[in-house]
Amino acid sequence: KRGAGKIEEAEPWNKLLLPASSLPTDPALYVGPFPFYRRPSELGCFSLDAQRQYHGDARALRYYCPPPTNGQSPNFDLRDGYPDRYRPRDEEVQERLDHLLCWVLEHRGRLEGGPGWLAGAIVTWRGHLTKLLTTPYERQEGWQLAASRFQGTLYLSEVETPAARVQRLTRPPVLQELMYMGYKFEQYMCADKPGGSTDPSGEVNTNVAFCSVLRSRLGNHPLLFSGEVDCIDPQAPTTQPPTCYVELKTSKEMHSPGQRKSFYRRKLLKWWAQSFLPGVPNVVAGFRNPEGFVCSLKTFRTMEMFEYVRNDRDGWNPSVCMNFCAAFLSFAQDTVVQDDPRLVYLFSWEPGSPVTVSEHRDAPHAFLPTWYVEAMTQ
Ligand code: 0WD
Ligand code: CA
Repeated sequence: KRGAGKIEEAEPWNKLLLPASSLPTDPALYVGPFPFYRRPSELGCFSLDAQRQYHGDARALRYYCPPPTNGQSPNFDLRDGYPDRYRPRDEEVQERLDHLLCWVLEHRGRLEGGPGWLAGAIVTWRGHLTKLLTTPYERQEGWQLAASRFQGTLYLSEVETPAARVQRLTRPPVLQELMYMGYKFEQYMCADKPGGSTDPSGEVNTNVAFCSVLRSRLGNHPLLFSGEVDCIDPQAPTTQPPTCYVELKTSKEMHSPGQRKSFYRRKLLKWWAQSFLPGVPNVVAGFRNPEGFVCSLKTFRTMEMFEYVRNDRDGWNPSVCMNFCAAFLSFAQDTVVQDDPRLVYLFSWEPGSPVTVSEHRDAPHAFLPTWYVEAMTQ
């Protein structure tokens, strides 16, 4: 929506001079053909160790190691080790884009696409793009994205909303345990070495992460983003990342058609958005019973997830997700005009409302660190 309708019609030049001040999110507005999305290619990777220290290599990458399929079902106790063998990451630390910027700094001179490619790109986390993709269908959680332009590049970094902060600080014990259970599942399914075996006796340390750095393009928006990858399948048909990566998930066992319908409508949307963006082809789900044991596994192909809701009036549509994301990126590109790492545009969204934007300078919203700005200015 651009300004007041009446004035806009009387003075169409307004449209050309003023950037839009908000962006609607209704799914109906984004129905249409699927937009261009470049096949994601991996530019590199990095790892975070048990102390959350950055390393420009794949040391934290784990290997997919499913249980033998000899007719027996798995029996993974996801509550085992909680809380004594749990080392959760300190969520008070706001890392923003720092680790990704570390990678960009190290590789800026030899990025494929040639010199100047980065200046036209958008740099962000995969998780932030996932939130954009699911926005037209999200009815519960809003988001805030901070945006700055620096040397041409548009950087997008999520800001924790006040509501999300309250939720985090008052997270009920059952939810904390549920978070642990997701990571515990990874431990049952992954080995540290190719062909190695799993070791569920160890600690679960969520500081450890392996992140893939990917290049893609949505419409006319070149993208450089990074996402955490759970494991690589050494037996995948192709060993070329991201095609050999596997995403692991847990979900409640389903017993009724209603439970299945809701799983397809809500969870599969999030799983699809998260894995489609980096081109991860398979999501392996562990279904847990009320006692917290995974007794069945199912592989969902990312490219087939939409089939579960294709004929559902209240389902989701990948084109809507991608068209909205492209519209948001254009909105952000048109809004963040000044090239200034200390200037921040804060895009805010709450379900039921359009995306709005406000302008800020320096703390607390500026997110491009001095070490990055200075090194890039050399
Ligand atoms: O700065 C921020 N606001 C955020 C930073 C929000 C979310 C994540 N991060 C960090 C992550 O810790 C990671 O190092 O960014 C990096 C990459 O994240 P991403 O891949 O872009 O994030 P997302 O797709 O949301 O999550 C991927 C995985 C999760 O797997 P599941 O299956 O649950 O979707 O990253 C993990 C988690 O395993 N993860 C986190 N680990 C520690 N702390 C967090 C977190 N807050 N969020 C997601
Ligand atoms: Ca996962």
